[in-house]
Amino acid sequence: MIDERRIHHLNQAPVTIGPVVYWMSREQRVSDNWGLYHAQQIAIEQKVPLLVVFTLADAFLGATVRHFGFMLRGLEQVAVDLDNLDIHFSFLRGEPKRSIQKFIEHVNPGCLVCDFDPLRIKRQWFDGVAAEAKIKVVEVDGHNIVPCRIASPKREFGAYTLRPKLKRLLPEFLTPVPKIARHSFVLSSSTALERNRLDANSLLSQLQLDKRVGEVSWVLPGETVANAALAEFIEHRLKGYTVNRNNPLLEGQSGLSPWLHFGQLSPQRVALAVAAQGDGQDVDALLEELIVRRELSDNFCLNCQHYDSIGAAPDWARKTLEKHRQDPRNYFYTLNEFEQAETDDQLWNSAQLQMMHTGKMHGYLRMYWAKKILEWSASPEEAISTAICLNDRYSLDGRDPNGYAGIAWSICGVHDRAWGERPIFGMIRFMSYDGCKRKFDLAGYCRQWQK
Ligand code: FAD
Ligand code: FO1
Repeated sequence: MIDERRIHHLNQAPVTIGPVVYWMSREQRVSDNWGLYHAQQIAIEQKVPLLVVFTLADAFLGATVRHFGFMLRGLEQVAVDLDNLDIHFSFLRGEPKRSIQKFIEHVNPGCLVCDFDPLRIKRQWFDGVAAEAKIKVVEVDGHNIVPCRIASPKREFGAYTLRPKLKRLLPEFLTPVPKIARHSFVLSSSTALERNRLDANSLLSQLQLDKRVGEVSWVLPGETVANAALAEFIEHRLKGYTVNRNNPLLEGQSGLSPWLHFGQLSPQRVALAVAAQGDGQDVDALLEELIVRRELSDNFCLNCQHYDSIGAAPDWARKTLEKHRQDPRNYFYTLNEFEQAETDDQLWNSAQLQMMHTGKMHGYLRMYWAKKILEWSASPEEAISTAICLNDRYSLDGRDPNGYAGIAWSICGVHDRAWGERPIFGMIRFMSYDGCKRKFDLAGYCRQWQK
């Protein structure tokens, strides 16, 4: 059964008789999907059809062919899986709020279930529809193991303040997600809904997308591939994760973030599968990242409206960046010079090239990469906007709360503490080229990623 605390009512309208609609957006999968499960439970109780809808936003926060290709090919599998369960899947084009409202007028559902998502654009979609809808609209948190709104009612200072709250609630929430059953209440023929087959290739050719950032081939989309990748990581690379994950020359990280970002893989399934390996530093280290760091990002984006700008900076960081605003910079680069990896730092250039070519920069270098942008930009404001622009444009896992939190941590001290004062950074934690050289084979990494 679903824990009521995972459900958040977006309006006070009553549940009426009619099909139940699950508006899939963040959790783009059939298995381990709390929102889909809850929608089916209501539909079974009411003995009504269950309809899944996905609204395609043509220009979603600057996403390119790389992102839409990965997402649409993953959704092709969702459409097949739902069809096999006699659950109708509609794929709507146009402005999402408008297209879902037209859909609601057409099918007269009794209830609408949507995914929890702290991003501004999603709040506008979901809160906007709930405010105008005559039917019950509920939000289900299928992304956080401990529902974001339950873990904490406010913005947390850092991992150290959220961790104990998560740890206390984890035993109640880290449970298997019940399976989705074949649905036995099908739509009456009167509500003629077109069975639009989802064809990623034809859609990609229709969308006005930036094609300069091409699809990547090292990672394939879809739930089946994602779960196989999880099994491979656990079997071959979980052991040694603590030591290897910060070495950019090794495949020490799990590589799961693209599937987690698009909801093709459930974080709850990852946590259950990893925790089943028993205690140990590698299990603890992975769960710390997957549960504490990742759920801290959602807490940050939900409780800080300036999550993608300097307004997110804690007081100490705002003051120290202000004090050092006029410090002389050794280098200045424009967005284009950053984008073309044309700085005077070969390590930074190599990290940028890795992200451009593969859509995934190594996690350790992401910190260095963002911090150098602060050092080489005219202002912290410009640095944040450059980092977000490049990260969202090239990273497969971009446009994600983890990205906004990661950039805010690197550039304006969010979830971090003050360090020794120095030019430009003030007391923002600094990372140096030589520090990286001491940590891993820097020359080897640069050889791997030079133009
Ligand atoms: P693993 O080390 O295998 O971790 C497993 C999972 O744990 C990750 O997929 C992720 O869900 C979570 N996780 C790991 N590290 C972090 C972290 N620091 N914060 C939050 N969650 C974490 N992550 C994104 O998903 N999208 C982004 O756009 C993104 N941008 C970042 C930008 C900067 C400047 C920084 C410093 C970090 C960013 N991160 C981002 C967080 C982290 O670097 C990535 O989640 C991680 O590198 C993804 O690779 P992985 O799945 O192999 O990680
Ligand atoms: N979510 C949608 O509901 N519709 C979309 O068309 C859509 C496009 C999209 C493109 C790139 C990308 O990185 C994410 C995209 N998402 C879309 C959102 C995604 O499902 C996640 O919900 C958020 O990005 C993370 O919170």
